[in-house]
Amino acid sequence: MLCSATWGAQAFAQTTLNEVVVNGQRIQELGAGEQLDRAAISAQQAITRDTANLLRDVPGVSLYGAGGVSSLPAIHGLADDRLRISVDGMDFVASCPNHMNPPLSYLDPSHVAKIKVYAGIAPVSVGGDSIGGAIVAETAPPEFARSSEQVLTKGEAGVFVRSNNNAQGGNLAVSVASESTSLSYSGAFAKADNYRAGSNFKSSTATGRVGHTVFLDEVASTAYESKTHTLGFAMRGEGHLLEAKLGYQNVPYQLYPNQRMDMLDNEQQRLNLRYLGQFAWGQLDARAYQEKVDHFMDFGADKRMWYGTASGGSGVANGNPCTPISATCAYGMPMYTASRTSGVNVKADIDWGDDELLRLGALYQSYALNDWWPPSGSGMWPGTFDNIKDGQRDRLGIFGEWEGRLSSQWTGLLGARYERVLSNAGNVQGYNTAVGAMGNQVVDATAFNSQDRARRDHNVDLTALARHSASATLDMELGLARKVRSPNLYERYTWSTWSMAAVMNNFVGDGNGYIGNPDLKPEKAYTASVTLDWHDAERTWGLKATPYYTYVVDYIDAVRCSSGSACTVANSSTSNQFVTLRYANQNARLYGLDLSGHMDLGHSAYGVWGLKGVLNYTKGENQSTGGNLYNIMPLNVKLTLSHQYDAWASSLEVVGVQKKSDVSAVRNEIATGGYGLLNLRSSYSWRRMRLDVGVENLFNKFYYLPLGGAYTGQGTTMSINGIPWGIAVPGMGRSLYAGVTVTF
Ligand SMILES: [Cu+2]
Repeated sequence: MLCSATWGAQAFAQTTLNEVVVNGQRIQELGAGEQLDRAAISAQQAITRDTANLLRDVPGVSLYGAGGVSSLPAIHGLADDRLRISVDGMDFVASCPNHMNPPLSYLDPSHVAKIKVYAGIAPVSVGGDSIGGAIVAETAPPEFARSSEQVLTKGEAGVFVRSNNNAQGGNLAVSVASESTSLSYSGAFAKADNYRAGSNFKSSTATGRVGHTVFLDEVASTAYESKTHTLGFAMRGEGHLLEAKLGYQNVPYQLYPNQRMDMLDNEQQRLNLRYLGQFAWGQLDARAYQEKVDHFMDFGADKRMWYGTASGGSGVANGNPCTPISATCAYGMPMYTASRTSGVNVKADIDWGDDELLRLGALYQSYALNDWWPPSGSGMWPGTFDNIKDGQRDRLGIFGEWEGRLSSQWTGLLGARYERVLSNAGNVQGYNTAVGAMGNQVVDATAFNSQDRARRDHNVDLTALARHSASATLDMELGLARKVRSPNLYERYTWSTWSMAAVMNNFVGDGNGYIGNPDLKPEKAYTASVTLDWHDAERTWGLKATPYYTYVVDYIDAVRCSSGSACTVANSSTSNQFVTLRYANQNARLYGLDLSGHMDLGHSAYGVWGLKGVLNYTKGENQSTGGNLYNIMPLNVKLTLSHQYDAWASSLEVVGVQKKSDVSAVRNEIATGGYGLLNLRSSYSWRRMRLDVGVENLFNKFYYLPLGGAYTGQGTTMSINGIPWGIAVPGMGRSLYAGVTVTF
């Protein structure tokens, strides 16, 4: 009997919608790879406050380096907007020309109840408007008292410290509930200074900002501070749940070692309303949400050090602003982004016969964006620069999906999804509207404003998945998919060919400038993948292999720009400088292999030993040019030897990464060397308390982050080649950490 998850006495506490129960036994959902639950996540709270970083051991996942709490996950080489990343059912859109506020950056790890990663092919019911896998993050579901006489009160509190960057923070969650009403609050705080690389890093431009001693091994622009609050209210009746969640996040600063700007304020307010109902025919899940983001960027302390001279230019590192700003006096470069997202999602899981389930759903999302840069003097004068004005991107989607048992050995899933994506942007102007203004501002704005920019995309996704249980020791999953993603507003509507403006539009952290292209077509990806899962009947050992292949028609890559202010002969030919690029549709293919395994090494009087490992290989090629795709993680391996003795658990991790030599020539991507790291972790659990201690990068090994982008963390970053090219962002040196969590 296949039916949607049944609700017991603790109804709603553990309810998740996609899980299917067969004969009382939960079967693994098709397409879903790894799932991290609360226990696995809380074990990492002392190690990282970056929710995306929780996924670093999931086969197929790599991470683009960004700010300290906002790295961008990539699955099989496809990152950022190419993935569907949802938080409590909401599809957040990064509202920043550098994508500094991606969806997972709004979640503190301590608030995450569960993250599910669809590393290969995600069913269409998980989301559309994406071509790669999906990441589904959920905060804790409401809990209720078991009987009317009871009042349920519970909570969790934690603190952590890390030595390398003096990171510290804490989290608190409390809830009070009766049998039918639940009230909860969760909050978290984290802050860190700039981190220090392993031994040997000598930043070539290190001169030190005023009033601050810069360590030679300090990686500039890596500090951050973040505060998150969520208030939840829920009511349940017989088979019905109503839930409201109010979220607020403030990031006073998060500096970026691979962007020319720093986040100096980000505020998100969100409201999420949900209805969940159980009926004779199945389950209905409906949501309505609203999100408001106010984002502000300027130069953080490490990038401002040369600014403030009366001429607005380089020279004296006095750090003082000249006043007032004028055509000859510049101070900083304020940049604002504001967005508002409203959405409705409806999904019905219908029990269809004994062994079948039908999922039907619809989505509407309306997204409005403004991105503007007020005058700050010198060339950025006298008016406001419209980077994107009145940007609009609206999605309307419907899907149908069937999942069922075909025989005792075969389970199948078939789904189709249609999305209509409308996008548009209003007329723009540069800082200066006088004919002949710097950087082609008038010519570019006039050309942009004279075009019809409204675009309407009709996108169709199809997925087919099948699982075969060949025997008690071998399972196999096969998948085929067509997935489509429409360009985002920055890809379509940023317009200035002035290098100073173009370098501010960059969400891959490579230091280059990007110019939008209103004529971009949606990306269409065709993926085939297979997962072979060998294990013994008791699963004391297991080995999983997933080879995959994706061909993307109209992949949005970039080409050196051909006409406009920055598009010089030197720009089109240089191989060792930052360049200005324009987004363009090309064809691409990505393929590779995820390998993961685990085995018990035996039990003895000294405890239980185990070994697990992950290997990831990805290759990404631009089929139109024959070049490599940007930011593809080189071959990497991680082995973990674990030991458990009573309540004491420890592990030794060995990480090995090959050198990155397959680099994108069009972007002058920087190669990085191979490296190996060693991490030690230990924890002790009492009934109501848990202690975590460990050392990351035990030998203080110096290495460069393969996906960390170009180091643009210090100095004046406004002039495209005013900072040295060719330095990658170093990884963190040795760091000791400790964390305590108490539940009550
Ligand atoms: Cu930003």
